[in-house]
Amino acid sequence: MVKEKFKKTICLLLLLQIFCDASAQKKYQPELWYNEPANAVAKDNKDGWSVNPEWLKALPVGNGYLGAMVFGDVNHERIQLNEKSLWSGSPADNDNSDAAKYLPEIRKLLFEGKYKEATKLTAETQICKGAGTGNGNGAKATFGCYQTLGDLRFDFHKNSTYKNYYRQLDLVTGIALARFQQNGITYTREVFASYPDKAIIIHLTANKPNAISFALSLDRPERFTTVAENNRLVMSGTLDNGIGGNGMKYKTYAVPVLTGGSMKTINNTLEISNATAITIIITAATNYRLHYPDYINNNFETALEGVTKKAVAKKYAVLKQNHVRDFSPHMLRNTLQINNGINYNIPANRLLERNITTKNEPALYALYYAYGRYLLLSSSRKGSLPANLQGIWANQIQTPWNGDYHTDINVQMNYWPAEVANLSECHLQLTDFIQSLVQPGKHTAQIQHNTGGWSIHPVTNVWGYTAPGEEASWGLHVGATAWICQHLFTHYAFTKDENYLRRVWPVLKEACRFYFDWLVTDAATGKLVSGPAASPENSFIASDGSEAQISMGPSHDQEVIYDLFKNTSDAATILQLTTEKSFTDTLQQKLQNLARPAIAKDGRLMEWAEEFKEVDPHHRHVSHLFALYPGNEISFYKTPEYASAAKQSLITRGDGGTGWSLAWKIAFWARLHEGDSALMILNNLLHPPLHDAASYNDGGGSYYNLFDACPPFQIDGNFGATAAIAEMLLQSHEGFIELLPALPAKWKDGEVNGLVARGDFLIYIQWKNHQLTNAKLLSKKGGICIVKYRDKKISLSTKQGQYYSLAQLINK
Ligand code: FUC
Repeated sequence: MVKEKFKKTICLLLLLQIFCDASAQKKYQPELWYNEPANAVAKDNKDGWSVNPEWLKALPVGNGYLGAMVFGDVNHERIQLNEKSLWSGSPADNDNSDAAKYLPEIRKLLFEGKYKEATKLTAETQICKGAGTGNGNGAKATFGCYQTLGDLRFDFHKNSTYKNYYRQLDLVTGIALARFQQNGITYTREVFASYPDKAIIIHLTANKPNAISFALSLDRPERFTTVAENNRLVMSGTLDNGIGGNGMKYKTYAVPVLTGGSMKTINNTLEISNATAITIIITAATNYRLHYPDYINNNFETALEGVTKKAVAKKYAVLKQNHVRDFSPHMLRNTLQINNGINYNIPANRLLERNITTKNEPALYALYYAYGRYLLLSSSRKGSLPANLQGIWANQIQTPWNGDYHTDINVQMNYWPAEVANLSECHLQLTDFIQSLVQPGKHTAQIQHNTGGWSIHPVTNVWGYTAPGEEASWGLHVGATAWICQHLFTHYAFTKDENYLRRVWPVLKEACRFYFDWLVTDAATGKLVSGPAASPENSFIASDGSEAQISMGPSHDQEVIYDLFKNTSDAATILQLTTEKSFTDTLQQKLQNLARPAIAKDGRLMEWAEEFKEVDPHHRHVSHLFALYPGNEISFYKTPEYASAAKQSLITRGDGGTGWSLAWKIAFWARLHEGDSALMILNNLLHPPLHDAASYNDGGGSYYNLFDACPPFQIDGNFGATAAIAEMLLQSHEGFIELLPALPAKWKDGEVNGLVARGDFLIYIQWKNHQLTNAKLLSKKGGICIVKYRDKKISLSTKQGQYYSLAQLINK
């Protein structure tokens, strides 16, 4: 009898456990959903700055190599495709060997305050050779442009109405779904991009047999041939190399596998009739490889054929299982809920519209955070190029700004969330890319600047473009090398992976060497300054009354170079590089002598070495606050006077800006421990944009598919805001881990699991009524850590692989 009772209790407990698990699982289901399709027949603009608004309602999937935008249209489906390496253009030598000889004269003029003359001479001499980046229109120049791969189009030969429409992107499984009823039949479509099977998979089903019929075609706005052969579509072509010849080659397959029904070829389309279910496997590749100076992979077609055959041989259920098993664990590693779980009962576009007035949509913030992680995972997997200005998703031939890699904020911002938001492996794509820039960057350093080391400027591409731009005002951003190198040390700081640090050491060392030769002593102060240099894209009124961009020692350069020198010096100590003594001695000496930014009379952090008036006080770039974020030199605790100067600068810059500018401002406010201001700017980002086309200064926002609007679409804002939200909840740059440093008043309750702190500690936090209620830490590498919450601090000596309760930090 007792035994029976015991058994019953155990059963009840088990049931309860299952129920709790199920409800816990149910709680975390971030998804973008809509009750209307995106219009698949609306036309794209092939080139230019105004993107088809329907494309910005479609939903993205990606596996790092391949991307797709899924429209979910009923009678005409469109799956717009991308292959991450698909670029026009070709390698070119843009380094100007005439530039360096003018440097002494320009520096002299700048030190003498003769800005007008210096600006003129810099503009004439310190630019690249040739067409450069094509001024953001490089599709037909050697610089090239990231382009759409093309479109898989479905014509269902129907015009009839439909009901109960539902479209969803499940961020945990990475599956885009569309479901609707038409003529009494329920149709379901699923689309995902599989990393393990290197393919995009589309699956169509209906709840009645033999109900699916359509014509399938594959095209591209230009330079393509499609043939329907052997029950598959094959599209191939060659892009423009920018010098009147043939550049990159590409090939893509679309292979339908039918359950029931039949398939025949009509011209260059496949006509599928009366199928019960269809799986379409899409694979694609180019003849590109990331390797200076040839960038060619001749073997790509054989490899692609192999990948395609393997995927086609697998059943849909297997492909789906492979994908979900790969994708979901990454998504579930780090989850965020704000104010009692996630309420996703409202379509994403309505949430966005509601937020214009409520400015309080916790579900939207948590969704946006999960989406940022989703987009990074989908656009940055091992072996692929890093996420570009549009991640991997671009539907044009001339993509805005060539869909390239801007290194004066944008590509760096793409990778801000990688470590803290627990997607560290995604960061490695940037490492590979940085390493690939060293060789061409050495050429630029030597030829353009007559220095050692390697040097890049504000814009680069897949062809190793490292020269300055074609206008010095924006193109002479010599701080770019130091800034991008921050990512190498940051990956180490979070992972403690010494092998990695050893691998990137030569990159750091050679970057320092460039600055050793580039920096000059300002006779007035005896300090080392960078110049001639721009503070990214900002202008000032010089002391001689002229409007200028170029000066000696702009704060941004001084800060990023400091960051590089400090990190390299720390790396040498960590790696115990005794043989590098003469290098590290020079490094120390340069570090000590580097000019530091000053505070102006009006209390702001100075953007330039002199107190110039800026032409546009609300300029979108906030480069001189690098030291606050993503740099660590300005500290809320250790340098409060600099923190408050940064705050003054931020207030003057205002609360508007492009999408990425807003994202950066959220992170600044987080570092200043001002959660409410951070939330205010997040709300400015989470509303539909004010402009359709490009707008440099304002109108940053979010489209219906929650892509960031610069405008136009630019993915950096998604990533920057994701990192900034993490920074509101956890910071670890001060030498200790701080829990909930910038929690907004409106985020009363919440839970964030699996954020990462420097030293490789996983952090789990719960709060209620604005108070920490539960927290623990998993030490992945062991070691001592200090954890702070409000005015309490504890020190833990941790063992690798063990969990530690942080209950002592909770206020009783
Ligand atoms: C920088 C910014 C622009 C834009 C471009 C891609 O030049 O100043 O706003 O984001 O990158």
